[in-house]
Amino acid sequence: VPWTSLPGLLRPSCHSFLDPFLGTFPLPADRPESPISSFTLGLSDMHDKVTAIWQQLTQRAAEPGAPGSALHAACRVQPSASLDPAQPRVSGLVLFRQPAPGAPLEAFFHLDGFPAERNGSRRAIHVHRFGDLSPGCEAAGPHYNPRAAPHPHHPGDFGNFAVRDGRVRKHRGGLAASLAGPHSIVGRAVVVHAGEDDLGRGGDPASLDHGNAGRRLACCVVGVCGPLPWARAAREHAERRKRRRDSDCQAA
Ligand SMILES: [Cu+2]
Ligand SMILES: [Zn+2]
Repeated sequence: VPWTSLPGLLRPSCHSFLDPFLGTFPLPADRPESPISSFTLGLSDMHDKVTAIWQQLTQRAAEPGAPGSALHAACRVQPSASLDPAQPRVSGLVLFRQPAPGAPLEAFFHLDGFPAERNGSRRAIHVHRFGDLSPGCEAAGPHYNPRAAPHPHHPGDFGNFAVRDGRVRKHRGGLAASLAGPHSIVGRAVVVHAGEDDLGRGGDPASLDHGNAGRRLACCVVGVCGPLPWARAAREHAERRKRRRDSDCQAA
């Protein structure tokens, strides 16, 4: 668009109307006398700078293994505020780590307070849609389902977890959920259920909605955190595995 072909529109009174449009076109730099041209050049320059910073940040984050590039999140599990007194009071910590945006997620599930049965029951854990849990875990709403998929193909369908001695201690990798991007689970809820997830094989519509996993015992909101909680959990996990190996060797 030639500069001179916008008669009338370039009067100073038209600034606010034109600026968003002019800012996207390269304008001649040899017109320092026009207040519009210097202002729009400034806008265009600012846009370039912001784009450069954004690219730098996303590129750095996309390099797996680069120091500080991994994303971390934590969820401090608490018994539901609406819990029936007959139900177990489950609490603990769920930690997430994602090497880069778009990479598979891994998680530590660290829960206590289940009935201490010998032969472990299995309990479902999912990511639910809402992060307001003040009236109880029901407020978390349905499964987080940004792609309108059936259960168990929601990003936060973590499946079933075996309880041993009233506890869950589990590391899972290759999870579909993400801590970055438009479908990030940050700010959404993790819900621990009283029952087992039928994984969509229940034969009823509810099975393809939530897996008939039963009551919501405990929940938490996923929040961004630094790398230290994950490092600590990974160390404890490695020590536990070593102890188990050692005791298996002694028993053999
Ligand atoms: Cu659930
Ligand atoms: Zn689901």
